[in-house]
Amino acid sequence: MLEQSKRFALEGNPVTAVPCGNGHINHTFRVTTDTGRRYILQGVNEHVFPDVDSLMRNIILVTEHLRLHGAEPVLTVVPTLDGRPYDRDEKGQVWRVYEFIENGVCLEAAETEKDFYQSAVAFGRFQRLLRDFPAAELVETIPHFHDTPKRYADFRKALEEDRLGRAAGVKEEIAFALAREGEAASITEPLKKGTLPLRVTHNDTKLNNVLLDKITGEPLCVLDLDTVMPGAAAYDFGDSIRFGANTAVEDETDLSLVSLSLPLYDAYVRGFLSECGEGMSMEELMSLRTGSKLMTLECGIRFLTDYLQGDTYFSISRPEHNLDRCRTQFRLVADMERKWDEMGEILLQNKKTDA
Ligand code: ADP
Ligand code: GN1
Ligand code: MG
Repeated sequence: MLEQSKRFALEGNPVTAVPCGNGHINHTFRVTTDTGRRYILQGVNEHVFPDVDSLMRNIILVTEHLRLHGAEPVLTVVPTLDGRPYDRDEKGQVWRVYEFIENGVCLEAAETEKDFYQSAVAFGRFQRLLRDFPAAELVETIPHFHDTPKRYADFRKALEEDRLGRAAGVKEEIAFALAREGEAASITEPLKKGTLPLRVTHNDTKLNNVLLDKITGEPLCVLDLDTVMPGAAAYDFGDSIRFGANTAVEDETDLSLVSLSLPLYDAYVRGFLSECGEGMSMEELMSLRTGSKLMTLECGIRFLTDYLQGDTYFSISRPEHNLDRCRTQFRLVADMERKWDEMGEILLQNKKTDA
């Protein structure tokens, strides 16, 4: 990794490179130079992001906008020695470098309600700061990313092909997914009709995609800007709930530990709406509950699809990792169905003024 990082405009010579974080998509390393400066070196997954020029252009545009609107610190791209936003090595692998943001912590699970509240403030603020961002400037890095009906179509295709003969072993999961297909368009349809506003959203708002200040616990910086695209507020809200309001981790194998924590959900609602709740219509407010369920269902379907297709998309570290992940997501969906009324009540209690 040191060789790859030497092609970027670093301060000092890189001396160490260690793996960093738990992302499922890119390969991330923390590089330290002989002057003590630290950087993030990332091998970009081109299978997931085939148009790297547009990907990096999006990130540069969005981070410039955030900087102009007072966000500090902001993810900062370090160019190559000849001024390009990424490099391609001899093997064809794409690399990019960011400044390492010091004094932050990325959590894999919400340790306290306060932490989760602060992550909600971070993502809510991110969405508010991008309200006047010219969405047409952004290229859709992954078209149809949260188009749940399209995710269902991909799932059905994987099921029909059943390349590895795995479908017979996951009948229960398949039935769970298919039983809820009728709900798949419950965000995309109102977006199309215009009853829900199209916003610029992050689309991958897992707790480990935000840095909190190590000392104060306050929001420091939103990371992982690869999927910033036009979308619904419910995508960002919902994906955060999916990951962070689960009482278990995403790949927990003891499903009895999986449930929706209403106190964590409540904390997230308060933090998110404190930043971007003003001017939200009743329909958009209530779509946050729909998004929580739909993002969880969709993610479960994506894990199941990848399992059926032979684990080619998400990084795995054990043979049935994607199946384990799918099961936690579906267990969480079922618990949301049980807690549906309370989830709605909490939103109503925290409603801000309408547009
Ligand atoms: P992936 O797309 O694979 O999820 P991320 O961009 O989220 O990759 O990076 C993976 C992890 O690396 C993050 O969860 C975080 O721990 C760490 N990280 C990424 N960028 C930075 C940064 N600029 N400063 C500090 N840590 C970072
Ligand atoms: C991936 O890149 P990462 O690990 O933050 C995925 C998300 C999924 C998530 C599930 C580009 O997120 O959509 O919700 O895994 N990112 C992409 O943990 O597909
Ligand atoms: Mg990430």
